[in-house]
Amino acid sequence: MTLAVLGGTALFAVPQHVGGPIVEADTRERFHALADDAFARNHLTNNGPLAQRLEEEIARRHNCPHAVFVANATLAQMLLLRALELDDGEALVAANTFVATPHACEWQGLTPVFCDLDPDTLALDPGDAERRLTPRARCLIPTHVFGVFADMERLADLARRNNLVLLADAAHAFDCTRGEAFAGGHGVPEFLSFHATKYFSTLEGGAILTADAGLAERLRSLRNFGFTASGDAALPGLNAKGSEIAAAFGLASLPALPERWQRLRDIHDIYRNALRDVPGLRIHPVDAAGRNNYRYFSLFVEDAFPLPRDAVVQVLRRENILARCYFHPGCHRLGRYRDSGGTLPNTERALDRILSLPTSFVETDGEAAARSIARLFHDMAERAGEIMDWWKREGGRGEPRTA
Ligand code: T4K
Repeated sequence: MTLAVLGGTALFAVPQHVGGPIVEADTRERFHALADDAFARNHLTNNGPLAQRLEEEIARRHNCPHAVFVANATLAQMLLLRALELDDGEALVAANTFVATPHACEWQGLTPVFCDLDPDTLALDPGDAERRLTPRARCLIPTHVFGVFADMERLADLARRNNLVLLADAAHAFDCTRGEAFAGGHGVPEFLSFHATKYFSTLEGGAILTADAGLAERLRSLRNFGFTASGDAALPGLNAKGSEIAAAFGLASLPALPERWQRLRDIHDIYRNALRDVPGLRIHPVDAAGRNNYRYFSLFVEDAFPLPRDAVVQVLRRENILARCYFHPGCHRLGRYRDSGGTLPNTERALDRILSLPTSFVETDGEAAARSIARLFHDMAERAGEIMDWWKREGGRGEPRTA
């Protein structure tokens, strides 16, 4: 097969996305039925029965006493920071995260201080965070990248010794564990994203998991304009409620998860088996220390591979494979935060090499697609000289797709 950059036809007729929503036919059917029920009740939002049921289901499957369903994970973090009265000083965050994490800090009056990553987990490195502590530090917010948990024990220890609040961005970590512990099971609040691109979705949505009943109550008040049970607007709340239609989509998706998980895991296995022995490719081990949801398959294009990562991304793009480079170039290099964090060598090294491949596919058989994509890497290695000539003719163009 000839690569498209060398004159062949693109592997896929339609673009294959990383993060394209996963919606099975029976999920759609269940959703329509649940949405019809909501319309029949004429109860469409404001803590309706579907939102309450979704909260119970999310809490149960994460083995956590409370799940507070909200409109998205960005608002989840903002509400959480407000509920914990973290409203000035510094928040130590990973630079290897979506920009929503530092943005939510800023909304709450906290200055994000970017920390380097742990090369194993790709999450905030406790040692680096400790070196960056100042008297203004108030909290630590690691992100569990691709569902691989940060070192919560070391971070909890760091927090304890320095009187910091620990919480975690578990946007990627629905149904994932570190050992036996799910998000919400580390003794600190953690928040999930249910965005359409995630493993589990409510189209837009998110939830905060916590074992603290008082905190859950404050969060429920804050997501509803600060109203308390007595009807008083005691807290300066927001409107962050999840609608019945969003909850319906989430509830409709839950029964699909066992098969979805297996499908994603099979795709992972195909990629991993086909790519693990390719010199210069290093696969990010998502299941090294617990259960993963396999939503993301990511690998590092190391210097030993005969093509640079950005050339690989462009070769894939010409095949209609829209590989992503999460979270290139790092939050500390994005406009608003540039110059704020100095250099973060591990983060920069990882983000200059990583790419994520599609794990769900449109209009094509997923397993066959994954096999074909993996084969492309072998083709790229074999024809690297010709590809480099093409890449130079193109002017080494093509910024990696960021997130
Ligand atoms: N913390 C972390 C670690 C996060 O990753 C995120 C969100 C957050 C916090 C905040 O969570 P939320 O407030 O969003 O709940 C996405 C999402 O908007 C965002 O939720 C996500 N992380 C972030 C990493 O990425 P994009 O820029 O990837 O969206 P987009 O439109 O480029 O879609 C991705 C691919 O999927 C595209 O190739 C197109 C395809 N797609 C997408 C959508 C939405 C479809 O085919 N259909 C669709 O409906 O932002």
